Amino acid sequence: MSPESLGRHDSWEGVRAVVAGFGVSGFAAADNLTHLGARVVALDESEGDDTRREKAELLEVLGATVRLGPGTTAELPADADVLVVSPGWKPSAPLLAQARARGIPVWGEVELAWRLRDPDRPAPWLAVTGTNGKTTTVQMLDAILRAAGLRTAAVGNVGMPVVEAVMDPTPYDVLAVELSSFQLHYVDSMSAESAAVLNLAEDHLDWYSGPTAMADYAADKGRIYERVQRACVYNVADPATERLVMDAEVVEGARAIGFTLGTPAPSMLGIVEDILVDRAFIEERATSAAELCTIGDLASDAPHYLANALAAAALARAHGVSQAAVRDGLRGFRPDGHRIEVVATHEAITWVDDSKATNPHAALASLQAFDPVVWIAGGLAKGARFDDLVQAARGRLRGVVLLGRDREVIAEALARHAPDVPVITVEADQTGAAGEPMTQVVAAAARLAEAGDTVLLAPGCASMDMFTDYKARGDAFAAAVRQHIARP
Ligand code: UMA
Repeated sequence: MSPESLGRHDSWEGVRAVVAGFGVSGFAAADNLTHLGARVVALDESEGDDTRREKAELLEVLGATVRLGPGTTAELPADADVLVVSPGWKPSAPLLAQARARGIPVWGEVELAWRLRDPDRPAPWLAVTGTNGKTTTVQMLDAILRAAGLRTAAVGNVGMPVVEAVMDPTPYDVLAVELSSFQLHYVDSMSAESAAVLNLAEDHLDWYSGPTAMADYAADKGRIYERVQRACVYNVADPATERLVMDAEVVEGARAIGFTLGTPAPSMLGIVEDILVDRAFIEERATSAAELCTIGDLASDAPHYLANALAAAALARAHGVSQAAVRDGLRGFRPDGHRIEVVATHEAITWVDDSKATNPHAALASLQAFDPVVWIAGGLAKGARFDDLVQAARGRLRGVVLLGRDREVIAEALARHAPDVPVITVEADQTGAAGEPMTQVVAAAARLAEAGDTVLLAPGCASMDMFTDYKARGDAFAAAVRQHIARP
């Protein structure tokens, strides 16, 4: 039975849904599909940890079939009507190839969520993607929408599956939706009220492969603008984002809205002196701009933080939120940890944890907020190159400390473009007793730093070669810094 025309008020009885991946989004999809009456088979090739086993048992009680473990995802069940796939799955996975060959629809959990919106009261989606800054931007947007008195949630890649928000018995007024390129790849019919692509740089070249990898990644990001109803928000400083707007098929009347750290032209938000202004959503935009807030109202004056705030403000203003609510939301907002977070200032040296900078583009944005800076970098490079970063940042580098599996990739870029910058390499690429490599890293950084400098952990790489995730890496850094400072 084809599920293509079914929504939340239809009976899904008789629909055989295969859910590929049994993590956060897969569980939410399987749970809700079972609830709607579909016959669900959930597959995951991992051995399954305790939480996953518990969730599997729960789903089985609800009537789904769960297959966990290696080999379970090789064959698409013969009677499948639809395949709901988790974002981490590459399009080349055998299950997906089989679904395509049989003409079976392949949806991501986000596509499922879009289809299950309440037709009587569908909360509009304000969607955000980009290589960096997505999570901070949706959280800022969420704060602004709350300040406007709206019932909202930050959902999607930020952690809460969109399908859960959509199926919540108490309807939301509006949703702030973070979407990764992986999620966008598996979305076909979403029509966001407004959408933003914050920036576009090399990342995830392990998921995307071959000569067209970067173009495929950009095209997936661009899917966020398809069918947009009100505003396509782009980054004036990143022309690739504007090109994606121009290539998109939007609803008649939707506008292109830029954000810039400079003085805005009409239909843009920007900065005049130290004031964030809106020259897009006011009647008199041909001749004037309206004040939103000052830079001093914000938790950071780092350029990428200002850019995120402007993008969040643009989406909120497109939704009709007042200038005062934008100011109040941004003023009270504090970013999550490990994002340009000051760990300590000691002997006129500031130690900053930006462990969340997991690709060169994010690391460069972070480096550009400090001068002079001792840069701590390295980890899993995911196929990225560091030449552009080193060329752009070399003038501000006091020195560099490298760690992690792909440290040589960065060392080579430094040797090519900044041969005079001192580099200390910490050879360990495994976490030893008590996070020992980070202790060595911090000691090396302290040797390079001078009074007035910033020591910045902005690895430009993923963390999983040495740590569970970027948070554990940032925590190890902060602990080592505190230990270093406490030393007599
Ligand atoms: N699996 C297989 N076979 C495969 C691939 C995966 O069996 O070929 C299984 C894994 O064993 C795992 C399940 O599928 O059990 C995993 O699913 P997943 O990795 O797709 O992740 P979820 O747990 O569903 O979480 C996803 C997002 N993860 C990814 O995109 C990798 C979460 O973003 C997101 O919060 C969540 O959906 C809710 O929307 C995380 C992320 O790292 C934070 N995102 C990337 C990023 O931000 O850089 C894109």
